[in-house]
Amino acid sequence: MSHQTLVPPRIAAIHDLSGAGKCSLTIALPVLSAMGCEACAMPTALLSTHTGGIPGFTYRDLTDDLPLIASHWASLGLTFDAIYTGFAASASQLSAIGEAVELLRAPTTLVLVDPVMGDLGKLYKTYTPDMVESMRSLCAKSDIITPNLTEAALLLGLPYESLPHSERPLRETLRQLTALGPHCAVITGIPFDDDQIGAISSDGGIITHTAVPGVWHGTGDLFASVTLGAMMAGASFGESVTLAGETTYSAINRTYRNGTDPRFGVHFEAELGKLCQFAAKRREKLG
Ligand code: PXL
Repeated sequence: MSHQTLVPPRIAAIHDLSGAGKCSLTIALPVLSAMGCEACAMPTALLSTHTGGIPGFTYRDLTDDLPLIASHWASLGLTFDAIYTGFAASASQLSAIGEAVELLRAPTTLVLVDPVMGDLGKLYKTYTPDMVESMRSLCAKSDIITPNLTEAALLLGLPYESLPHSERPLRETLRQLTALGPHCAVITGIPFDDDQIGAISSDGGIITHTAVPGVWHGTGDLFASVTLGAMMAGASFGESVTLAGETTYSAINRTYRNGTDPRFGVHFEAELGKLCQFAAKRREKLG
């Protein structure tokens, strides 16, 4: 075993801060820290809760702060191993995020865009059709995208119902997604036959689990955060996606067994120990 101390990879996490209802930064920061990364938060908006099924949420847009934060970081000479974006407030916020990505990225920076826009065939409440075009432009700047099936359809300009649910035609969907710009894509939340739900990735991997009844908020954020944390520890895209699928499934199952209100998020905290161990083992190999 190497005794060398590795400098933690630094990640710019550009997401909203929703105080309650775990999602976005309240998932990305603990997951990335547990996986040995330094996560620098660039909050895009401040909300009391996320917008999914919780009425009365407060909402403060921080778009005007984004160029100021990005310029300050650049002036400090901070360099980033990865830049990670998710939920966005408006089309103009998506272009501000795109500009921050361009300012902060270096040739080796991995850019992961989770194109959060909707679920179950529908756009989220605060999303407008012009945001889909802006999200497509942001994806064109990325290395990896992690859409769910709804977001894959939106990015491709196809009706949700027209997307396939079986492996062979989904490979063509993945090819169309990577043609938008990213090298790698994984589609999550695919309902397969026999009550299976799963994800399929452009490197050939497919993961399935028995679906747990319910709508599980923040699970896309958990999946994307674990994928990035594992890649920053040196795992391949395929291994990272497998770990993300297992972690997300385990957190959903635990939440289901605990019987808490799923709108407030899944119990991912109990996964952090495993994630920490996975990343530490992978880093020893890099050592
Ligand atoms: O989990 C995606 C997400 C992130 N942030 C906010 C949201 C949602 C989904 O509804 O509302 C504020």
